[in-house]
Amino acid sequence: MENGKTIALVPRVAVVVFLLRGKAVLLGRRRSSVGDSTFALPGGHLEFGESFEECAARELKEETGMDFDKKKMELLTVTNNVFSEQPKPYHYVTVFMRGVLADGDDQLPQNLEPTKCDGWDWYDWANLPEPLFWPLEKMVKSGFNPFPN
Ligand code: 8DG
Ligand code: MG
Ligand code: MG
Repeated sequence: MENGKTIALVPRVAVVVFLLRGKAVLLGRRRSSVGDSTFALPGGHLEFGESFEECAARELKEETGMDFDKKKMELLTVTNNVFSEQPKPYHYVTVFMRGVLADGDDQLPQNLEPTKCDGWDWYDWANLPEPLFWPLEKMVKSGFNPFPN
């Protein structure tokens, strides 16, 4: 949280996750000055010393209470997301991971950060909600598909 302080204009690293279940992915509607009310993946900022896998697992746990199958986590792609407009310019290098839940599919997502998200749900890839958070929308429009062949 920046708490209204002046923000240094530096790129930051985010790790976000395509959590897959059948043909669906987990999305939540954001409550944030960045991308407010758009649908986005679980994820957050890479902390000092963390691996991408550790960050993905920590953010999924913090935001939804759920656990990955750690053996099946994979790096999918990285995108460069520059938003230069006022009132809040930001620049994220976003690392997209893919994962599935540990212990089958019986874990239920909880909304553990209700000030940051309206709630989590599964959405069919063929029928994604709108509006998507723009870094995700950009990927979908380019034909990106997070599912294994
Ligand atoms: P933290 O304090 O828990 O580390 O951070 P957070 O509150 O969970 O951060 P976030 O906004 O959820 O994620 C950090 C940034 O990642 C976000 O501001 C922009 C970038 N980002 C993307 N695409 C996505 C996405 O689909 N979901 C999320 N959550 N963040 C994304 O570029
Ligand atoms: Mg977070
Ligand atoms: Mg987050």
